[in-house]
Amino acid sequence: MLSRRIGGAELEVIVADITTLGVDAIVNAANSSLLGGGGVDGAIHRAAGPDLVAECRMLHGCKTGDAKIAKGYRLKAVHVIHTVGPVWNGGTLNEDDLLASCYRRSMELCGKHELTSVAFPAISTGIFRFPADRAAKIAIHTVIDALPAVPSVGHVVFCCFSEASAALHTDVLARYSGPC
Ligand code: AR6
Repeated sequence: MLSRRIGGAELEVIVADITTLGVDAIVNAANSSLLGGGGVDGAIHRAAGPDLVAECRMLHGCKTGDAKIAKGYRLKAVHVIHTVGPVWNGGTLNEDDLLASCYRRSMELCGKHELTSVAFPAISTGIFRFPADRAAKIAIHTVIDALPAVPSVGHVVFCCFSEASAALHTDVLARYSGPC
């Protein structure tokens, strides 16, 4: 729906099923067990096949705000970066910072593994009930802030699952007026 070049990278907002994307890494909105669940997590595990959960067992879970990388198996994506977003609790439990940390840590893993393209779902905005407009601002601004430290990444996709979610992300990306 919108594409903008910022900091040497193309940032794009689309409506799609993230499991269909042929990028270096798709990000999974997982839970701390990393052993699967509903929403995008369930869809990614179904599409990747049972080898993904087998690798995830070796990762020994993941804390809220952190991220861990695994292979993509049957997915078109080469890697899956699992991150654990916060459950929304009215904003009283540091949810904004924890959500930003999910995007930051995922970008750090992209840099560490020299990945060139990554796609994010709208982390925490489904089953974890984080307000979608607030989450879209955190997603876009945190990724833009992370770009200078991750020069390998030339393409970032914000993969929304509804037109409403894409409209929120598009609005934030279009309004961004910081350094390009
Ligand atoms: N492609 C892209 N986005 C999707 C897809 C898909 N195939 N499916 C759902 N979404 P959610 P959370 C969107 O609930 O809120 C799981 O049980 C969805 O519309 O998947 O972080 C985990 O194991 C929403 O915008 O993740 C955790 O327990 C966004 O992805 C818990 O849910 C995130 O929704 C995590 O909850």
